[in-house]
Amino acid sequence: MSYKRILTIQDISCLGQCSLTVALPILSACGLETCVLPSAVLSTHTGGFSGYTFTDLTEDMPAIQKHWEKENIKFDAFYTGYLGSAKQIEYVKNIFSATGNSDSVKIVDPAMADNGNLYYGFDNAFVDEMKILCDAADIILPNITEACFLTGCQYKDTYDEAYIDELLNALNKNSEKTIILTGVSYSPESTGVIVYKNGKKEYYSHKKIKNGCHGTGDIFASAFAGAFIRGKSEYDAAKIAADYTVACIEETQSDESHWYGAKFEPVLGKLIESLN
Ligand code: PXL
Repeated sequence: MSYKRILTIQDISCLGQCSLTVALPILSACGLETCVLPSAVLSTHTGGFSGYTFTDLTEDMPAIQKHWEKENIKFDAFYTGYLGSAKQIEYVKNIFSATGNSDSVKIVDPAMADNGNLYYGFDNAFVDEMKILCDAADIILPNITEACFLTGCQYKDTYDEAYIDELLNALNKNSEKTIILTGVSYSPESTGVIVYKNGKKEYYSHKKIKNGCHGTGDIFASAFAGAFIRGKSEYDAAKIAADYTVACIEETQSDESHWYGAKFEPVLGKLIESLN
């Protein structure tokens, strides 16, 4: 197995099992050298806690990039998640070009919205920058809400395949990329993920668990990035990541006090097994 170096750029929510506290262990478990660039430090994530701290690290980024350039540090892959400001997205694009090789894979999770709404603190200026970052990516992993914000399509709770095709075409309009569209559900008992590449669409469907958990988008994206950079195809990586995410939700489901995240650690072994 070749040993690859990935840089993941997203926030540290000190408590909350999302973003870097999820990405770092999962990518490492997938056998990758995992480097991190924190976009911000928050005491908790923003999805259900109040009064959290937020320290924006945007202005640290150019100096970090400059140091890496001086040391001639290069990354085989990039994976971005929750970013702290619109300005930061511009810096992320500079980091891609300054520290990537011609074949470095750029994976962008436009983590900014769910259930029809933007996360607290994001606005249209952020969405506009995120559109540009997605057009610079090789692979994007939006959920349906994010796909709507990125394209201007209308958000729908229930839909058919024609609606999903409309979203995929709109996402691909400005630049050809692989699209991993998450949370696509055509029936009450199941949900799944669409893998769309070079005009070919595949769907991996799995059971829907009624009580989802916060942070599962980050678990899915991290496991997908880890499995894909480890050498799996896009479809196999999506399947591995979806199965792992379901296992994490099942692990958490019976514990109501654990509403803020998914217990991904006890089932990391399952993810590792599925890679072999
Ligand atoms: O899971 C996405 C995420 C990441 N980071 C922070 C968040 C959220 C979602 O709410 O608030 C800080």
